[in-house]
Amino acid sequence: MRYEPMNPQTFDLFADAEPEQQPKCVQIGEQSCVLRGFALPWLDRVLPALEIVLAAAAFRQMVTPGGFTMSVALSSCGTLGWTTDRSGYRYTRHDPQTGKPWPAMPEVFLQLAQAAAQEAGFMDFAPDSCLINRYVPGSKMSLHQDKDEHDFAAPIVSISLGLPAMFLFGGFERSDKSQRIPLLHGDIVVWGGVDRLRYHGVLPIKDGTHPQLGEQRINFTFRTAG
Ligand code: MD6
Ligand code: FE
Repeated sequence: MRYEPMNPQTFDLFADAEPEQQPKCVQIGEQSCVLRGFALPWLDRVLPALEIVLAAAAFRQMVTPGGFTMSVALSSCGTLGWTTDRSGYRYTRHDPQTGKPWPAMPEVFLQLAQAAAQEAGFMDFAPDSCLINRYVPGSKMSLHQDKDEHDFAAPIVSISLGLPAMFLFGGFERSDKSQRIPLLHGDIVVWGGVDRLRYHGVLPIKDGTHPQLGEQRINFTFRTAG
């Protein structure tokens, strides 16, 4: 008997599989959704790339224009990095701590951000900035809008790693009621369009130790800033 090569078109291992139980991007607003665990398969490439970025641009705490030291420590990669000091919030091409350009955005960061944006329905996402936030237990992010970018047409892709967080997803006024959205290791929030200027924040991170990342939460936010 002779073996014929199998026709790949008819050989479908998953032909009988159940349809996925939950939609891939879980809606939290009209044009915002959460991709649960989406980053997990990427982490063996993302974490080493993160180490390289942090070796060139270490986490540091920054001061707000109001004179408060943020509880979250920041770094950035990409053409533009978000910074704050007594004179305001802005994007810069250089790391104010080293005077050097921000580290390049690792290819795997860009690919993951684009894959997530696409899954949420935003095609052709071209981020030029990745802000990296580090929270230790007790760190928080007060309600704010992201409005330092030049153009609000592009979405923001936000990746959570390490300790869990309770994300606050509010309305268009600071006083609007917020939804509380738990974000776990590997979750990605994508938002844009009509939701782009919603207030949002993070409640104080609870004590704990994450098996891979230890006593911290790391959040990446990818934006088209310039
Ligand atoms: C954080 N995130 O999750 C803070 N901003 O640690 C943000 O401030 C944020 O997740 C814009 C869009 C998505 C975000
Ligand atoms: Fe934000």
